[in-house]
Amino acid sequence: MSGAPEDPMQDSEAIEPQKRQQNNEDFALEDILAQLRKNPALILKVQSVLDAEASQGVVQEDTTPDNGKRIGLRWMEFLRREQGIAQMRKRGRITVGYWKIRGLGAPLRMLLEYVGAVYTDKPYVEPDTWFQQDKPKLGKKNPLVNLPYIQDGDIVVCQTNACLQYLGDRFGLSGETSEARRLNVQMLCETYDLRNDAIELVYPHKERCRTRDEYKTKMTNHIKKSLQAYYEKLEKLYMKQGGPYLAGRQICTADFHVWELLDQHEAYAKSLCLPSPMEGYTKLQGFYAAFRHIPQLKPYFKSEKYTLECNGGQSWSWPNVQ
Ligand SMILES: N[C@@H](CCC(=O)N[C@@H](CS)C(=O)NCC(=O)O)C(=O)O
Repeated sequence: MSGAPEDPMQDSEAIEPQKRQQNNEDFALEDILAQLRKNPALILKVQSVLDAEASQGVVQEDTTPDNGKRIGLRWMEFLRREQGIAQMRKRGRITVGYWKIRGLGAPLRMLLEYVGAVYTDKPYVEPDTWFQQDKPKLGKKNPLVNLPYIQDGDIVVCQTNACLQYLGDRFGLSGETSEARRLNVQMLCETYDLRNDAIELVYPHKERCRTRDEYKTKMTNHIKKSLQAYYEKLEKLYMKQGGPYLAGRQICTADFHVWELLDQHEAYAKSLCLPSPMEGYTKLQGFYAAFRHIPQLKPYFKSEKYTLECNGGQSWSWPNVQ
């Protein structure tokens, strides 16, 4: 391989031989035990995080017979995250680049906060800083360059779902079982469809809404009709999987985007003096409330990253746009 550029992903593949392809949960549990034997300090660390989550109601008391396996999976999620963070320290900081709004950047920022990554948030304000400076530079590494992007050493990933998938693989949030991985990818796509439906109405250049009044009418219809169809699917999925997350006991990347869109739609509804669109969807309400209290996300919700506008200054959803 002399002369071949170093692929930083090779490190993490080496650390987790074949594990990514493993569908067998029992194998995964064996693997956890082996890792814990090597590093007993981790036991205390994992337990304190799980205790904190349980006390916040994120993980409910569970007395079902397969509880042991579920707890094991939670531990594995934690360990994978630790490995991802160890890799990140080796490779340097991860950067997330996006406009200085929540938009598509918020789920990525939240995920990085959740895993405890030391990362650089690069919020672009001036179009020139992006279009004239960073975009051409990053385009040399990845011609698909766009916002948002994740830069991790020499790797530049664009397209929100690909960014989420990349971080999910890196930090163990892409689903631990084959079912969870399958559901997670489907949910990433489903959520993106919902995002596009709303964005079509929000930005004047999309030409679906030419005045603020048209926006008010069409967004009201969206909230009352098409959004309900998405919420029904989500409610059924959370019910089927048993919660507290979409694929079941373990948080996955899609949970971050789902939560963001639930929250953005709460804001859209509020600005139009409509009731919460989540009314009647008890599982979704439970997920929405519990996610907001995840201990690892406390700093995010206190930060300016959370209070940014959902969309850009030219959008109909921007406060006071006439
Ligand atoms: N499908 C893409 C959409 C990306 C996109 O439309 N990005 C917008 C902001 S939401 C942008 O301004 N991109 C900057 C550019 O075109 O260079 C994704 O999911 O990332």
